[in-house]
Amino acid sequence: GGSLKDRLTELIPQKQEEIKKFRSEHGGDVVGNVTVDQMYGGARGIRSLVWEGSVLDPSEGIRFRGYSIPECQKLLPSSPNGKQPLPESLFWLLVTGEVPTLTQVQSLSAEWAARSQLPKFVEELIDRCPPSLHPMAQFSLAITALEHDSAFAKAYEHGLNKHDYWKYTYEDCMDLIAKTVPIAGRIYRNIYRDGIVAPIQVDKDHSYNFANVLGFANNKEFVELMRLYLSLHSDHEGGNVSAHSGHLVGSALSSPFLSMAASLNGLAGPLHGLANQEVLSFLNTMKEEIGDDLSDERIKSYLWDLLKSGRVVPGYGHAVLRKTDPRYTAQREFAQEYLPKDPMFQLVSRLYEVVPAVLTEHGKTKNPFPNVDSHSGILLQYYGLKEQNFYTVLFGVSRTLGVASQLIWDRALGFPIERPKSFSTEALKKLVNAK
Ligand code: CMX
Repeated sequence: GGSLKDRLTELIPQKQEEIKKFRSEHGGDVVGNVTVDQMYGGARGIRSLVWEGSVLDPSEGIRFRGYSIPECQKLLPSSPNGKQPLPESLFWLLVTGEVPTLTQVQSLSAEWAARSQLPKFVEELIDRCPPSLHPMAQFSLAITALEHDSAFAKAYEHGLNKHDYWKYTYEDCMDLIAKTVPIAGRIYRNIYRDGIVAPIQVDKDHSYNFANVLGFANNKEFVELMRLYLSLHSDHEGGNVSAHSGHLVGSALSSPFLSMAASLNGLAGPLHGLANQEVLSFLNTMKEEIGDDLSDERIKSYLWDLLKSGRVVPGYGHAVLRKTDPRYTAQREFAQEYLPKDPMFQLVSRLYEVVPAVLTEHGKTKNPFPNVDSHSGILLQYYGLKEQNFYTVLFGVSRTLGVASQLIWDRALGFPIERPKSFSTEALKKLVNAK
């Protein structure tokens, strides 16, 4: 029993105590060193962040609070008429480290639905965006505008005790998560459909409502896909661009709305979340060019042309992973169950057989295997959500769960403003020569 906030109120002092003890015993321990190459190389591999919700193993992939994706699919409550984990249950797990009961999960569904109302001016703001403005830019604008009602910002302005930061952050995070759904729906319906957005249903779960505002809730399989999708994309430890941006901006005590907008702006880059959009364009162009000839030779020569023109194969490679992304595998299993005969799924499967060898021969990428973005688009297009420029918005709705859960802990644990040290090349040369 008890609400998520009640449970957090119990857990926070325990965690604070645990970390205090850990730091008093090991605060001076060295966990790594930094090379000049790492400084020029995007800080790759530098151990410098604490992130509670998930940890990424290079070969095994993501674990949410210690649980792998298949374990989450087994352990986390699903909808009474489905089998994929409810993203509400994943959020509960990310925040508390505990597997929730179905009742606890349903209380989150109800709470998010109840908090989903948008300020009128935010609706108008979205409506006034030209359809030519990328959906991610519209999404980020709308999330930034939610700042208007930030409980944290208001309380801070009136003088807020540090010990209470997390409570207001929590309120904002719950509002933020709830409001991503009608915002995303409004953007989609405005740009691609009739501009009419279905109202949020208070007795339905987050994913049903998400499918419904997009206009796809009459398809039960699509609703299940959303449950899987929103769970899978939620969190991928702390160093990726979207997670880190949210955490970094939050460290300045910017509200969860401003922090999440920063996160979304990073997610919108083609090397990060936008790759799912890129993948579908890549698949479509490839299909147009090679037609029905899915022979190894034809696919290989297409890939080599792409690589020789100095472009990347979208959906392949990863900064940390060195094996097939288990988020790819989970989506592949979904496709095998629901759309085994879909030609686009078959194309993605063929690529899985051909691309790793080509990338290995090409010899640059450290990971020739597919990532999460390689598979999501073809599932969406199968159910009629064909507008690939919208795909990263779905990713963002999901990523909000991971960023929000960490923001609550950032404030509960009193994490300070983030401020790593930088050097100019000149200063760095002096530093190295001085050794
Ligand atoms: N196709 C072609 N070349 C690739 C490649 C790919 N899929 N992946 C990496 N490479 C190249 C890099 O561009 C780099 O080339 P240069 O040395 O010329 O700069 C080289 O291989 C080494 O890169 P890396 O260390 O293996 O990869 P990074 O950690 O630097 O980058 C990532 C990781 C994901 C940006 C990169 O693999 C990539 O661009 N992939 C395609 C885009 C993509 O799918 N992004 C989504 C990732 C998942 C997500 O965040 O959503």
